[in-house]
Amino acid sequence: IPQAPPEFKSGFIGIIGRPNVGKSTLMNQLIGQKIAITSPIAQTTRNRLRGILTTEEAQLIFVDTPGIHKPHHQLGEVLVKNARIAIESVDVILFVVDGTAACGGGDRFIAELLSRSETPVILGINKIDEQPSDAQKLDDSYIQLAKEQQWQTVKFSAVTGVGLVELQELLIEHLETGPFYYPPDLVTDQPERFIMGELIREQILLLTREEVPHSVAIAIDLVEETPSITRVLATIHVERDSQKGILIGKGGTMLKAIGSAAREQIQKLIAGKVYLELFVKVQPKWRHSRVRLAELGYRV
Ligand code: GDP
Ligand code: K
Ligand code: MG
Repeated sequence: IPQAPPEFKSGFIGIIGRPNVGKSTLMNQLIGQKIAITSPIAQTTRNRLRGILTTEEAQLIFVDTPGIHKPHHQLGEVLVKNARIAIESVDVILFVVDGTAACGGGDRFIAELLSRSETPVILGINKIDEQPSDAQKLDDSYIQLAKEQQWQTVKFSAVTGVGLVELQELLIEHLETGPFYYPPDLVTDQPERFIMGELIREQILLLTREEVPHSVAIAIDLVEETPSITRVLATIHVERDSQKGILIGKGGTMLKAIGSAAREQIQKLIAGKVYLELFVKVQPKWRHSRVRLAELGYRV
């Protein structure tokens, strides 16, 4: 890693908020590459994932977190614990809220959690591209909350990019001088294989029924690069035979659809041709087992 110039700033920014407010979309847009998967389904994001943005004057390391919610099983507890750790181990918190709805109980729960931490907080009102004409009322509900806590507020759209230059400048103002924590050309701390697994999981979230998505885990068994093509073999772990049936579909049509959509995404990621083969394996109750979670790459 090269030495940073004298006035260079750097630091870690935790992206916190309810599920589906657009945390992962925002991180992808800020770093300019899709490393975090996004979907309209809550709990899309499982691991803490870092996205790295290096400019002339600063290195911003974003920590994407799962949305904060009440845990119902082992995986849920791990998710909330990771969000708590994220709050304490970053330099700035970006608390993202959904500007198309008024401030609610979920936001207040998180605000309460944040008010007990020493970490400075910026409140980011997202989705302004989709705000209704009477948006001022919605904004005011959040601005009131920010006033109580003495937090600065910014508005933006993670999808269109409006307001993100201002957001970036505000974040840099909150950072102190520091080194390159990562090489300037790196966009994430996760290995390519992990992102590949996530891109497969994203297609399962988008294409299959509600009951399947929350019980899948992806293992990348092989990545083999040849001069002309990259071969990827992956196993989708599910908990029940019925879920395996849904994933494979009639005559294998569902697995084929998941595979071809995921292959396209992986080709974008590695900027090259990909051959993707998917297998489905039943692994009862993996969500309840810390050992299995760790084996599949989740931080427990
Ligand atoms: P997360 O759960 O907070 O990480 O949210 P995601 O990034 O997965 O996004 C949840 C949903 O909100 C997805 O369908 C996104 O496309 C959508 N979304 C995110 N940001 C915006 C935005 O700025 N404008 C609009 N209209 N939709 C957004
Ligand atoms: K989501
Ligand atoms: Mg997310």
